[in-house]
Amino acid sequence: MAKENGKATAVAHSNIALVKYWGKRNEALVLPWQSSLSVTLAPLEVKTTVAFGAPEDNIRLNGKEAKGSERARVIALADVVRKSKPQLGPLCVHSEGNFPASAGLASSAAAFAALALALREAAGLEEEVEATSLLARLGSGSACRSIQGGVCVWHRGEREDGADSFARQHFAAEHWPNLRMVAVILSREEKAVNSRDGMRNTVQTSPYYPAWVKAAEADIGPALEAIGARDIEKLGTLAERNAWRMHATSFAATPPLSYMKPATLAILLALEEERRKGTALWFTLDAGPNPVLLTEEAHLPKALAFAERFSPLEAVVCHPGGDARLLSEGHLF
Ligand code: 2P0
Repeated sequence: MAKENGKATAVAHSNIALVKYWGKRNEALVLPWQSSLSVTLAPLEVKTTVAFGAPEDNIRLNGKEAKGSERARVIALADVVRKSKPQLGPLCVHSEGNFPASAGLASSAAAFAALALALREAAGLEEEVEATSLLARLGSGSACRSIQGGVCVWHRGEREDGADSFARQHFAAEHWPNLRMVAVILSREEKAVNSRDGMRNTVQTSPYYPAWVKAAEADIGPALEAIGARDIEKLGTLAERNAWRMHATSFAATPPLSYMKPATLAILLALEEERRKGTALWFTLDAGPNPVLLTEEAHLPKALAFAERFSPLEAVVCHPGGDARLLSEGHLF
């Protein structure tokens, strides 16, 4: 067991949504308007060590003391666990990612998934996938989809208390081992509007928002079918359309919100021509300028050559990853 005097270490992969989560119906409980679907991204991962019984709360992220809202979000999640066990006392958290936090690679999903798993273990709670996903969701919505590996669906749930809003694995990583996600890093600049603020503004002001909710919910079933059949063309086509629609809702907000840069659009618009040449290549795009290309191992050389044409800072090749897990050694402190 990873536990040792209330100390625990967990590792979780990042994930990329193919049916996006965009907008909350309850901000405090991080409850979405619609369900979303993602694939975990190996080898990208975050490792987090948690220990209760420290002299005071001490949070270090990627070697630096966390401040402001970063620190507040970690402490708020710890408080959820401490509420039922006040004797746990102050905690020490060290967290490190094996990829840059600002690369637009959903580092918060991996970070809060690892934190949720480590917090529950350090608090002596049972290892339980559903409860861990629920806890991770309170840290960051997309994190609930990083507790299990492979393909997970965050079912929006119906209850007002959020007890039925968590992610479940639908396919393990082994189902489609040659699926590839290539993150094309065009910019490492911090975005002007973070996802939390961007989605809030979209929910409140975009006239397209209700249409997005309906369309995104309807994408879940066909996406699962395409994944079940390992049909990259069907999945890629659906993922692209879902990403365009998510961004369209934001373009229509007041003030309008575009996470795309000119270089982003250049890549997206060049994909159709690349497909005409026979390359199995589609995109998805999160709340940032860096597209993630979807392909299969056999088309990876062509996918990388395509990405190179746009002079990216980096192209990070990922494959479906496994479950978040506890480590019995290698604690960060
Ligand atoms: C997703 N994104 O499904 C979508 C697509 C960005 C675009 O989840 O406010 O960091 O912490 O729940 O999870 C990013 O939002 O937001 C996100 P909070 P989160 O992956």
